[in-house]
Amino acid sequence: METAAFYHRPESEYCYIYAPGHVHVRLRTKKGDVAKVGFIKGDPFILHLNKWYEEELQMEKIASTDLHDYWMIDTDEYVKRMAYAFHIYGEDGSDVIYNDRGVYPYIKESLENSGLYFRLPYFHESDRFKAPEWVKETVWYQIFPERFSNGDKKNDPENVLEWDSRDVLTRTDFYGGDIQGIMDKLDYLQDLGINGLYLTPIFRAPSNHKYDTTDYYEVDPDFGDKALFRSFVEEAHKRGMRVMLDAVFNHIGAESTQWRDVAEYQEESRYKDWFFIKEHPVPSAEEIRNRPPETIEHVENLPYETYAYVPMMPKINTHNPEVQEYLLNIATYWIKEFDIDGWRLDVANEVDHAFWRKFNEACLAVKPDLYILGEIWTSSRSWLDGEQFHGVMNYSLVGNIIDYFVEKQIPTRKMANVLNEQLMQYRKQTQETMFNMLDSHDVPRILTMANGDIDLVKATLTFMFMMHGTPCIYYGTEVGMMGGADPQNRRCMVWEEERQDRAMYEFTKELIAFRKEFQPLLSYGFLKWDIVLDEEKVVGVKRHIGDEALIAYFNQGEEDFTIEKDPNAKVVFGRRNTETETGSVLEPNGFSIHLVRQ
Ligand code: ARE
Ligand code: CA
Repeated sequence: METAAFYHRPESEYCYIYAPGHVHVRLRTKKGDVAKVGFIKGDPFILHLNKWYEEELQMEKIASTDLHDYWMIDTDEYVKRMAYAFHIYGEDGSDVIYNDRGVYPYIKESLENSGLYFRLPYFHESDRFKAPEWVKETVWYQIFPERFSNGDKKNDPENVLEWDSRDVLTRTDFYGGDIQGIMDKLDYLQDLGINGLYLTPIFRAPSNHKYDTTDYYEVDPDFGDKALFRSFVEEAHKRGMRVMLDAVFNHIGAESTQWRDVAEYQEESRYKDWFFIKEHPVPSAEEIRNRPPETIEHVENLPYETYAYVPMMPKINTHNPEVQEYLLNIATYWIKEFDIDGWRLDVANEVDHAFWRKFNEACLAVKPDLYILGEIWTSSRSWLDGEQFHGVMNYSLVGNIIDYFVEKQIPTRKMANVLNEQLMQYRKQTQETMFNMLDSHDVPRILTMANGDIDLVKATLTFMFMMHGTPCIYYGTEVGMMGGADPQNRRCMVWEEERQDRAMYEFTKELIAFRKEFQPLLSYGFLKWDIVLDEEKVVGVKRHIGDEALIAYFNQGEEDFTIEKDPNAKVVFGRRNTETETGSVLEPNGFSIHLVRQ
């Protein structure tokens, strides 16, 4: 047995309290190497009275990756303390004990020493990773306010263009979208079934995307004002929709008071320690703007740190206590005064962990069920320890789905294995509040990635809706909008019904209704693979709780594929599928979802 592949770590995603009375314990072993795993546990302080090691519980193999198998047990542990170890049986007939000191031959006498066990020292509810419950039941819709709907012509920027008047957008186009526009469309969004809105930045800033904040305390006048924003949140709440805003705290705009002051007074500026300045003088916004265009966007040898070498976005020094106070006041202001429900944190991975811990504490003190979502594109364990974020924008998970369905770059088994690997990085409650989206304002639109194949988009979107995590639809996906890389992915929303793909709209609406109908299974169910066929390019993914399950089958091959009839199953959702005597016949890009009760 390859004992070097064993891995376990107490108080991590390998051992955590899922819910009161439920401790989840996971173990990693080499793939295909271990026949079964016994779990030994008990209260370390009564080992001498009660020989609990004589009873061995069975762990279940829950997931496999290219290299490893993962085992799990959901203990209904009511004691306050737990000591535990693994009794691991190899496929080769050997067996060992894996405890806090390492791997040993299984010798019964040694089990009486409670000091050798892994330990969950004491169950504290305050240590449990708690994500807001409502997030698990939310279907999000992402809005880029400048491009969603123009509800008020009076606030249009001077250089406004006619709505959707350009085939190829430039980085500096303005079309006049605003908050009134979003408000006017709340009924539309409600009809679609949306119950969470994520707005990219709305605070005062010169650009159309507003990631170069001038003033975090103002709504950009092109979008409206605070009074309007307040009634917008109220209207959304009346419809059961939550509102999440974008917090750009990694950097600020060069037009901000703070940067202006630094550019004017340099070393004498009271704000000089608000930034990471390597040497003076630093340029003002005007000076940056007057440079030749090729040096406005990307300059590598600047005398100060920025976001991604963009001179207009000086990086903020979040180690400075004054800056911390400033940013935390902003974060809590929008919660207290406007009752927002979530913060999406821009470039979250480049801001220090200590700041995010303070952010978490400050925000949750004001609103305990606020959702904190980090923008991180890679694996994110170090932010998801329960003290910082509740989830991240799940580009890593979704990237796999796209590689399989859309890019057709990886076989079915590889997708399943890599998705398992992603899932095993997080506690189950974290998986449930990850933010899944096929596209966003930062990547090409999904229909463009799929070369206009709307059936493929429907399959891919449905697959994503089957995953752990809270799904998000980027505005316009529901009416078949296309668009390549930024800024082409930010076209004006198409509102004329003749130009919309109405079938896609109806589909999206049904898919959202389906997700809601099977809420507990899709929000909380465990995920397993039912079938994974490389050659036929067919995959069946299952979400289950107890003896109830939903299994979704997807045919990504070139031929029809039949899912045999199961007398205990009923088809509850699907496309390009025909139900026959023998079963469910899936055309290429077809899928069917089966509700199974055993
Ligand atoms: C645009 C262009 C740039 C151009 C720049 C010039 O995209 O190519 O150089 O203009 O001005 C905002 C705007 C963008 C704008 C940018 C700079 O929305 O239109 O860029 O400001 O002005 C990385 C970061 C991640 C970031 C993405 C875009 O890690 O944080 O790149 N996303 C956020 C927002 C953006 C926003 C900013 C950050 C800045 O969501 O909208 O941009 O506030 C990988 C890596 C990721 C990388 C990702 C995409 O997979 O792992 O780290 O994300 O690719 O590049
Ligand atoms: Ca307007």
